[in-house]
Amino acid sequence: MAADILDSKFQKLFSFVDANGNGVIGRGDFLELAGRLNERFGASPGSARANSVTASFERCWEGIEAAVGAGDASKVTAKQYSDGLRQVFAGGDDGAFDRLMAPMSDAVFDLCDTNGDGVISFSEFHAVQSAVGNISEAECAEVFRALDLDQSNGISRDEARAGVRDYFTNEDPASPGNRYFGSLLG
Ligand SMILES: [Ca+2]
Ligand SMILES: [Ca+2]
Repeated sequence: MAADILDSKFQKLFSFVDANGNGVIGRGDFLELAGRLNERFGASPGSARANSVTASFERCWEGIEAAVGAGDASKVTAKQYSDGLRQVFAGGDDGAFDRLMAPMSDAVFDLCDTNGDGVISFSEFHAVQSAVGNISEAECAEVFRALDLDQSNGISRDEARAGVRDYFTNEDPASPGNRYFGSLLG
């Protein structure tokens, strides 16, 4: 059977969320990721920026948890996670992306847009990519160009959403959003 691109993208995300590598993830691992992002961007716990990121991650996790339907939702395996994401985001329910993923994309966007001009510059993009994974500056620049659909040398809120949507729903191996998480897919 040919490798399924959605599966391989979801598995990459899983190994990333499963920071301690014990093969299962739970709400705590997911929220830890939000915490790491907040910390990296100096959003102090309890601040509006941090709360918005945490709340969007919480809602997204609840959506995944509901789809996984595991007896013990604190022990979601890679297969359950991958199947759950597929069911939620690639199952033809367009509303799921808007409900669960768009708010997360927007919250992270606001976190990354440290100068608040409504656009993610390359340096802002590089900062977030370095915070969530290991990516070289050259590779980061390539991903940035792929996501900057109108070649304005900046990533707009819509371009960020489009990248995330691609990542979670697009089975085309060449879609720009596949590179959204950079070296996570390496
Ligand atoms: Ca900016
Ligand atoms: Ca742009």
